[in-house]
Amino acid sequence: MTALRYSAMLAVTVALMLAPMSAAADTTVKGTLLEQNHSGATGTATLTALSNGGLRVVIHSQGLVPNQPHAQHLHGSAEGGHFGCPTLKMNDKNHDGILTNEEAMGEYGTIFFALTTSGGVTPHDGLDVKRMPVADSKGRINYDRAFPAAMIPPGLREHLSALHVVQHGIDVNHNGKYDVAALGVSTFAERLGLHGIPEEATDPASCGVVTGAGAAEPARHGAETGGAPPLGANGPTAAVGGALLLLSAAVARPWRRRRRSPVRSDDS
Ligand SMILES: [Cu+2]
Repeated sequence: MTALRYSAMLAVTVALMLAPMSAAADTTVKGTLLEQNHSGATGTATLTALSNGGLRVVIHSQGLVPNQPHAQHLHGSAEGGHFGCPTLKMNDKNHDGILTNEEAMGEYGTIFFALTTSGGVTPHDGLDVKRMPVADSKGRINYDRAFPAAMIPPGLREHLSALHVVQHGIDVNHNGKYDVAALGVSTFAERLGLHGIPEEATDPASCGVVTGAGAAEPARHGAETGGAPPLGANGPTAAVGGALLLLSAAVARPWRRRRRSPVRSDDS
């Protein structure tokens, strides 16, 4: 083989190796959770589209109602769209000084994926407080769950940065618990078929816009593998570096082999 043909072969190998390695890499996006409803709750959220098609969600937050469960969700849409975190000024439609979940959803969209501690993740699982994280005695939540590919709805991984992390549960009368006496029952919960849930339990406490990846980009590859991670996040950068390292090792070997025995094609 001529040097030219080796070069061409090398170029093809580089192209073939880079494409799947980039697509298979973990992609991470991050968001800062800021308070809603003057809750004082803040935190960070990290969403990682795993190379195995799954999703890992890590949330560290503080300032929540101590010893109380806090429903938490990814809000938004698998179709992308322009969602954001609500503000009292913009979204408190009845000007009562409280942002209900119904008012807030106009900004952050509907529940898309319920960040439960076990089991299902559909919107219907969204208010199952027995499977939601409970803040510790200091109002902190450290949440870390990896969801397998089979639990990930279509489009989620491709639209990670179009989604918002929302934690619910406030204590406006500062009695240390959610109670109907404060704000009445949650009409949001009622509509999900759950009766007698205090509105305090469903009003948003914090919201975080996720950034870092190409926001709301369409899927670049077929959905059967969970799609490719969007470019621009810190994941692919590391992945390309990893691919190049593997590449230098993998390409060097066949090159040497073929030079020793150029007529054989079955020695791999
Ligand atoms: Cu929510």
